[in-house]
Amino acid sequence: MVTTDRDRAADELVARTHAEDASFVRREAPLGAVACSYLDALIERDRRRAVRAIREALDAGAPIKDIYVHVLQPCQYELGRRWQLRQLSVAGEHYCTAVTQMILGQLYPLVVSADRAGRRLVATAVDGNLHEIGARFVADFFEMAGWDTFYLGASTPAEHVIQEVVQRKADVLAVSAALSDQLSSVRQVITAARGDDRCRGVVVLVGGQPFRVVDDLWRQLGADGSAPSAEGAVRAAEQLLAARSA
Ligand code: B12
Repeated sequence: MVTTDRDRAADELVARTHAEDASFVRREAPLGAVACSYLDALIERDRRRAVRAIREALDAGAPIKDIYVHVLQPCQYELGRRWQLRQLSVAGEHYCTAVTQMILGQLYPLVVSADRAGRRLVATAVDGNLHEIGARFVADFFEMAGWDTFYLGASTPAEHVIQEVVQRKADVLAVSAALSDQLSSVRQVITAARGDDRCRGVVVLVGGQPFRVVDDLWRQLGADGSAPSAEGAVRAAEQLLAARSA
């Protein structure tokens, strides 16, 4: 077996941290049977079956938000757990993540809400962060709430984020980080937003794995708020904007 940098990273992580004992995908959880089928299909590299599992759940009436929260997210977390335990190769994780991104693309037409909120969001993974799906979830939940969203994907340098916030006249900037060594980039983008008059009034939200672990990390970095989930991000943004206009 070829040992790659990511294999070594998995070894280091296993040595440093304790991978969750239990799977993130549980049959007894909401939409658990769908999540199990989807995960099995991914692991068996059966993209058609994975697509079918999602399609059948939607046809049976599963709300789109539940597909995100109870199927796609736990399956992504489970891929990470299995990668960390060396039960899933780097190629396997890449394959499965690519299928999830394809599914997100297919779901997008269902995400666009007919009711428009008249608000605008720029969402991005911070400079250095190659994890795209957290920011994508956030953008899609705002879109479902009727916002116009501008999702920039992976690793966007601070100055380009700010340019986009200004040009799109964003009300909210959502910044996603996956690793603690990306926090300096988070601080950088916040500092750039605070130092630019054109961003006055823009609410800056931060989130992602490190913020799920340390409660007030967002405050330490100078953000306006955070949330552990995409749904929570919409609530936080709406509350902060309402408080500002009160
Ligand atoms: C897929 C994946 C990758 C892919 C990403 C591909 C892509 N196109 O996105 C690739 C291969 C690039 C990758 C690389 C690496 N990865 Co990786 N990766 C993952 C994995 C398996 C899934 C990520 C995902 O899709 N999550 C699903 C989304 C929906 O969840 P989420 O990001 O947590 O987002 C939710 C919330 O956090 C929140 N949220 C997120 N953003 C925001 C923003 C705001 C403003 C708010 C309010 C909320 C919010 O809402 C979201 C929805 O509920 C995770 C496992 C995991 N537990 O996440 C590991 C994981 C994050 N990776 C990890 C590691 C170590 C790495 C590497 C360092 C490995 C390496 N040595 O190469 C690199 C680092 C790359 C980099 N520079 O960023 C570790 C991090 C451990 C740690 N904390 O130290 C994890 C946790 C793996 C594990 N152990 O399970 N990875």
